[in-house]
Amino acid sequence: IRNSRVLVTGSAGFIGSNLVDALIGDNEVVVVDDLSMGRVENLPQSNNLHFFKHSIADFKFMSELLKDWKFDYIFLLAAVASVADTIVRPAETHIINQDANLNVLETVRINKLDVKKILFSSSAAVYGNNPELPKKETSPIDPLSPYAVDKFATERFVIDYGRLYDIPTVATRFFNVYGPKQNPKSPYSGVLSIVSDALYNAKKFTLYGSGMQTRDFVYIDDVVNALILLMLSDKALNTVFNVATGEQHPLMEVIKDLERVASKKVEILMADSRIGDIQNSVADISKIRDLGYKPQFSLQNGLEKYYQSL
Ligand code: UD2
Repeated sequence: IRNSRVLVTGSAGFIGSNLVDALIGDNEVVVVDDLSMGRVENLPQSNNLHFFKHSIADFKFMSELLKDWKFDYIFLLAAVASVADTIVRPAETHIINQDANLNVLETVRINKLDVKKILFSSSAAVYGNNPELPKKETSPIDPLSPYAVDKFATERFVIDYGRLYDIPTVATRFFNVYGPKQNPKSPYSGVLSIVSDALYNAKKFTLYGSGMQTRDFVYIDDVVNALILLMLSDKALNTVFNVATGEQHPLMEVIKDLERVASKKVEILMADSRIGDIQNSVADISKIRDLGYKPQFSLQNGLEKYYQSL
């Protein structure tokens, strides 16, 4: 993406701030984040960056922003990302995870804004506990939390706005993304940020379950590349894509790999599985592969780069 006006919501968070880093050199980037989870220190310093500390749930503000700036590309990454939080506050989080995104689509539709594409970030959470592996975009959907329900419904809105109103859109289902700037502070942060933090600061790590649960861990740089590819590809239109590696790793093995990278051992406290945790997860990534996507980071290389960044 070059010489464009780009909006990134949720830009101070983990995925958003890494995306902004990739965009900022060649584009004018407007970022909106209420800093409820993101950190302003995650954002680069640049004359090309325009930061608005606002909630996307401030509908009027967002509508005015969209009309004023006339963006070429819009990345919708802002969300209440903690599944647990959405279970405690389903109605409140729904406003952010769905209504605020619908407000963006409506503003574009009603004002006939000429956007090249809108990308919405959804989650592997939409597949829920459906045991079919690997998960394909056509696999059965089973959203088990307000988080997953909102992600799935908003995906559908985004795709429908594409089909019904001719607004180019695309949606992504992220699997387990890890890498620099992922905040380890919440118990619902990505597990690898928690393990890395425990190793780096000699803290104990609580392992929920046997450690045999598997995940498809994808390095942040590969995710950023996928986001830009999906934005630019004409074939990625009004549809949804898994963003992952297609490889399945048992958590315990990944912890051992990380220990080797850190040349340290982490003290593990064993605990019961978390309620609602799924056992195994891995994506079929043939749909995004067909667009030319290829993950560049093996788990080993990703873990090394991540640990060095701490
Ligand atoms: C990921 C997403 C979540 C949702 C879900 C859908 C992240 C951070 N979360 O949850 O938003 O999309 O996928 O399936 O990407 N674990 C520990 N100790 C800890 C933390 C986690 O043992 O301190 C375990 C946890 O019980 C789970 C595994 O590590 O078995 C991965 O946990 P996670 O929270 O990183 O990600 P996940 O797959 O549950």
